[in-house]
Amino acid sequence: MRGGARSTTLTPALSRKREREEYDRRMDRHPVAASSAEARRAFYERIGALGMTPLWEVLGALVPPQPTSPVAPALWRYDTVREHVMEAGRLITAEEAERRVLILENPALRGQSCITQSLYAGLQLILPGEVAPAHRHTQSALRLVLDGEGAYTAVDGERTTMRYGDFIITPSWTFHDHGNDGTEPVVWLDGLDIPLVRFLDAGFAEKSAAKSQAATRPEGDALARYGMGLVPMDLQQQPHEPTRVFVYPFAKTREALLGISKAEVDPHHGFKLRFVNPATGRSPMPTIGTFAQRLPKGFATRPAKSSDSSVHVCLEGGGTATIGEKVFEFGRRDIFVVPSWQPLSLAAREDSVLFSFSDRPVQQVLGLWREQRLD
Ligand code: GTQ
Repeated sequence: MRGGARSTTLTPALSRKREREEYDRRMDRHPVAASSAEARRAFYERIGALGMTPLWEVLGALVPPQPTSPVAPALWRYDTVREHVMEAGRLITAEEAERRVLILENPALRGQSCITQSLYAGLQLILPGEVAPAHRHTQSALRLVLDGEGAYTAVDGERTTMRYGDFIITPSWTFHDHGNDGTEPVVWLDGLDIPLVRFLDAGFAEKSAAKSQAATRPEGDALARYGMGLVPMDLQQQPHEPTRVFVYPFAKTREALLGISKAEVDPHHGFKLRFVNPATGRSPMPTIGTFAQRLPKGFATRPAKSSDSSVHVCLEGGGTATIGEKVFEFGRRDIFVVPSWQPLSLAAREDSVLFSFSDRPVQQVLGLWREQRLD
């Protein structure tokens, strides 16, 4: 250990060195526990004035052993919310609202316009004859058509007719407008990465000069060109680029899910597939992962946890979702949210098809995503 100090005449520098050594020796014998709660509080106040705060008071919360999501499990029953969505149609026009949407706010995150920490969801209504004017933004969006027929979404100069269960994307910074040339109100679920883009302070938006985009490509062009296992000769997409296929028709998704149902079922996920950009094999959009899942009647998944909070929509059938300690009954068109790292198990009362989305591709490119399969 250190030798004792004997000399009495010291230069100021040497004296400071000895003082420091003596201090260190004392601290070795009497660790900081000696300081009172009051002394600490006073210290925190002094350093607080300098824009500092002690890590040790918050370390456990900052780097928890596992995710402790503030997101609450929740379910929105479509039959309950539908009349309110329709009432919004009597209060404001699509044009005045720009987008006539009722936001689905996570009950534990009220006032933040989000359903999970990174994702936004809302129910959008468009009445016959209405137009939601063209705009674009850096936020990526998905639509899942839930009610009514005859509406369209135009993306980058191409319209697509919205049919029940269709999954439509509007990639970052592409102009899009919605319209309804039919005779029924049409409602779809919007899913956007609004909270994530807000967190990054990377949001830009602008309105188009034209209310509706002029059609520059015939309907079905993108699906034929990019969505049939073929791509244009010179197409070279970067990994982060969104898919040029902007509609994934429900009829095709169902066909795929039924097609794999003759093979072995995954005990934790049933028959589940992820949507991809066919040109890259990656997620259709870089920030939002999208999935389709079939659960045969009577099938119950074993519980699994994953680090991506997820939003699920029942498109066919119904059953029970057990999320942590909570149990929700769901039916067609119902929407529920599962927080990060809470065990989810699904039991199908009837043959069921579910759509879901999450920030999984973001977590995966960052090397953060984890899943734990339980039994
Ligand atoms: O349809 O463009 O629910 O810009 C929120 C923001 C929908 C849209 C939303 C939007 C849109």
